[in-house]
Amino acid sequence: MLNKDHPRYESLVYREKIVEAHKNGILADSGMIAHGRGETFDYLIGEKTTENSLNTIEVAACYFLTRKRPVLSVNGNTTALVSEDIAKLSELLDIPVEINLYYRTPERIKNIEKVYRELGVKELLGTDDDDFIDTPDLNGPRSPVSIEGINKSDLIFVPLEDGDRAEKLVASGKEIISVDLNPLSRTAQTSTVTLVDNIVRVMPQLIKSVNKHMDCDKSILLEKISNFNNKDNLNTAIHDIIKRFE
Ligand code: PTJ
Repeated sequence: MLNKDHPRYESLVYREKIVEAHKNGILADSGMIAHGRGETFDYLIGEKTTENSLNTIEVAACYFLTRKRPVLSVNGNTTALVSEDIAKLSELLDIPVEINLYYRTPERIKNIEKVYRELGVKELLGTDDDDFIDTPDLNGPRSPVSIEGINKSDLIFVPLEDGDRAEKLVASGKEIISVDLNPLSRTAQTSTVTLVDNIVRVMPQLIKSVNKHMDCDKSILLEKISNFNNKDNLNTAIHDIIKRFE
């Protein structure tokens, strides 16, 4: 039983979710390490959403509202921490959720599928019932994607993963919104839009921002996108960390 007065109560709640997801066969063993890496960067960032992150979340909302076929790609860590918000965003935008795992096993797919089915996700892709096609020039277990999902999409939400997938997807003409507390990771560096923030803070804010911009004129949304530069965003995120040491 967690004590609410503990100074790191929230962080402990999320650790418990991670442990629970591991017990339930949702989280990969190395998902625990990935979470620890995230905690370290979150500590450096100050465990809060910065002004820069808030602006970038708004830009991400504008992307979602102006692209034809966005998809939410999910793995074990994302499912452990924010499955309910993923289901909400999928419903709000009427877009599919696609399971894409590095440590793919039929058991993990079944367990993660069950989570999203119980949350009522209408279009759940990447399950073992799907037809898959490889991502161009990408080797490894993340390469196969659903023919009807990521393969046909123009915008992919990629939370909590590092590797060369974002780079290869961008090279194949797709746009990527990633969520990664580490602004130096390959995924962070190669995405179209990088949200350098904790997924547990990003999701509610992103849902709020999509709702806020839902009825905006498309030209306003496109203007916000054209004023955005991901290199500047990453530089600001890195400087926000450096400032914490001064
Ligand atoms: O579920 P699977 O099989 O697909 O496996 C997932 C792994 C663990 C392999 C995948 O998430 C991964 O590639 O882990 P990495 O390489 O450690 O990258 C995870 C990235 O997410 C790191 O850069 C972390 O800093 C970041 N991260 C971890 N937790 C959070 C986070 N970013 C935002 N919010 C978090 N809560």
